[in-house]
Amino acid sequence: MSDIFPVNGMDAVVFAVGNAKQAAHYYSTAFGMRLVAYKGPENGSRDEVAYVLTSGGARFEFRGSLRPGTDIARHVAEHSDGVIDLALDVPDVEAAYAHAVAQGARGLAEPYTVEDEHGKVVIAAIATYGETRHTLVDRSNYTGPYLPGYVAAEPLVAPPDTKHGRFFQAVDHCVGNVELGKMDEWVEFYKRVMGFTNMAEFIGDDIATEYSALMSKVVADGTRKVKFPLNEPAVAKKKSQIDEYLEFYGGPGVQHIALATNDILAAVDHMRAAGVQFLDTPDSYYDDPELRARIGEVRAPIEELKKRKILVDRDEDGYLLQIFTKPVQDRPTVFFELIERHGSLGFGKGNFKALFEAIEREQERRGNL
Ligand code: TYF
Ligand code: FE
Repeated sequence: MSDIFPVNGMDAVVFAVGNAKQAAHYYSTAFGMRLVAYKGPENGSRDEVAYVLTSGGARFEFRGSLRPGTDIARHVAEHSDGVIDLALDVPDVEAAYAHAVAQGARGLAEPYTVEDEHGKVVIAAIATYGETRHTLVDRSNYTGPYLPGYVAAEPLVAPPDTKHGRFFQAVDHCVGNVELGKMDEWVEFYKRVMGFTNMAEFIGDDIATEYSALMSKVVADGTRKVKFPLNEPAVAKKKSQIDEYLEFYGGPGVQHIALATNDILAAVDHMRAAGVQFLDTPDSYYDDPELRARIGEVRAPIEELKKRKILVDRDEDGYLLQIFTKPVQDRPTVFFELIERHGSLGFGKGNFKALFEAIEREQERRGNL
């Protein structure tokens, strides 16, 4: 099958934040990321400052406003810190943009080229849920640190003391929260506009009413490098965690970013020591004989997982280890997941119950259940 919308992978996750300088520090010290590029008043950026950090192939950009009245300032005032762009690395920006718009996507920027002494980058952008966008980027003819207008920057701190000098190496998936009744529309959007297909894992009516208070479907590109689960609230006994997000974010947006790690134990230890808060998992999760039988042998003793509250799930393809942070800003909106895959292509279906109970305990503590 020829791919109608080829993608090479995620290009960057772009955040609008209230204080980009401090965000760069937090993601350096607590997430082990490396500062690589910067723009600000010192190099001609009058309205905005931006810090670009990487961890292996994962790239985050944190953008802040230098004055009132900018797009970033308005976005932060409305949503607090959040994700404004899930940028995609595509081999042909013109073709991708033309296809997307022909399929009904709202164009935000027609293809254009930016250049400097390091080469050229082709860029376009389309809108997705809420105020989120997908910038389409082809940087195959560019050797600079990020984009024209940015200068190379030195790391803020020494790399983490782990085998690869980092905690994670890629973005595994990016999850969007949309309004009640809109999930299927956005699933159709990604199918039509990007040629994405449904992955097997989903949370349907049955699970929703039983314990999750949300519905979820996953779309992915043909190579499964880009995976976008989409959640909507479900009507249940309690207030949905998705409603809590929508209320506090002020509309649809990115809920969590999952980070692929090859040593989740080391990552959790270091991140906890640096002050990152993770969701709790009760000891009963690990002591459940049904769970022990189902997961079988994994690469670390279950006691080591229990100590760190790491969740385990197994399916026909293999297993995965995962853990979730608490929200990383003032509002109960964006959070992160660490995921270590050993064959499994899933999202931790077997952990949904334990996970959603943990999230609900936090909701309760916030008075939002
Ligand atoms: O991405 C996923 O599907 C898993 C599970 O609100 C999940 O990480 C699903 C919905 C949600 C939180 C986690
Ligand atoms: Fe996830």
